[in-house]
Amino acid sequence: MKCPSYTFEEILSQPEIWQQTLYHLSQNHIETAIEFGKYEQVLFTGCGSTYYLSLWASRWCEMRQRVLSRAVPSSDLLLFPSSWLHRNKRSLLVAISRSARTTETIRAVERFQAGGYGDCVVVTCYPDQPLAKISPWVLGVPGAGEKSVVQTRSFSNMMLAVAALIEQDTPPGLATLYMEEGTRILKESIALAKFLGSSHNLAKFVFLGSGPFYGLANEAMLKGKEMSLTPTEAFHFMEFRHGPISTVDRQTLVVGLLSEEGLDYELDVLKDVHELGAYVVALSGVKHPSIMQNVDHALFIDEGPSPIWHAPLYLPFLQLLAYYRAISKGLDPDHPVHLKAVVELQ
Ligand code: F1P
Repeated sequence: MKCPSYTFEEILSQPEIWQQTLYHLSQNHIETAIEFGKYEQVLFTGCGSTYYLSLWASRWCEMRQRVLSRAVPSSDLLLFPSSWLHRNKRSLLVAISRSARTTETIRAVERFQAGGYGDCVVVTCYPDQPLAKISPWVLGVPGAGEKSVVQTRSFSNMMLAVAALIEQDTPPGLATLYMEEGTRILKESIALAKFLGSSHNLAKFVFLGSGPFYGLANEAMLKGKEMSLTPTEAFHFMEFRHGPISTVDRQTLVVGLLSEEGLDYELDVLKDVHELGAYVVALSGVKHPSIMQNVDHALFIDEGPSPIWHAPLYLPFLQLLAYYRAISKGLDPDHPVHLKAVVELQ
């Protein structure tokens, strides 16, 4: 009997770890020390999954803190600092790294600090590792550490830390939302992901998301590649019509992460791809009667106190879709091909 996959166990553990993280964040008030108004820009940086988390974070930061916010891969900040940083424009750099050992991210932070461009906050699951030691401000979520090579619960819990940083508070009732809604979503996600994962007629996955959801669409794209070697792509919702839609056929699964702001436009895109033969799944925090008209399945997610805080609830389905596709192809999600948990350079 093969022991259960620790990647699977860690995906299932998210509702419980989210509650632990919320409690941990409530005891650590570093986010209240950050005065966003002191900075002309906020840069979020990371690699792979943590770059995609940065994409999600930067949109929320700009919306909620009304400060110019951007996401940049650590390697680009390291190699092209002057295309992102300027001495006369004070920046806050939020460096996100599950391991706090990724060389590109460490070197990018060192270059940022050497250039005197501003202040740095590190968000990590391992606050005792090198990256956390070179930053005066560290938001740690140690309970979200994981054995899996690909990021699962580490990602969704670091999202909570970033949400606390941006919101500078955690609203009441989140623990109940994550326990109750998280458990419900997990159950519904397992059933749908198992069905889609084993539906090999759906040979390629497309993830669509706009605004903050674009970062989550990219993380879903990456999970599909890392765990199941599936051809996956991610686009802003309406970008898909500007060329990539030409690839849609009956072998295409399209997962749309719907937003309240863009709902009508986004549903039109899902209608178009559905008519072209795609199998369409919608994930939505908005309950609207028109959603079911042009999709094959919809997962509704409770909005909770505010959309920034319900974002982690989208991750279990996106992670389980990749997991079950991997299992159905005879792959081992605990040992993804060509991947290491941390990229450390010489
Ligand atoms: C970054 C990262 C992951 C990727 C893989 C290798 O790690 O590139 O995003 O999925 O696990 O490492 P970290 O800096 O967040 O630890």
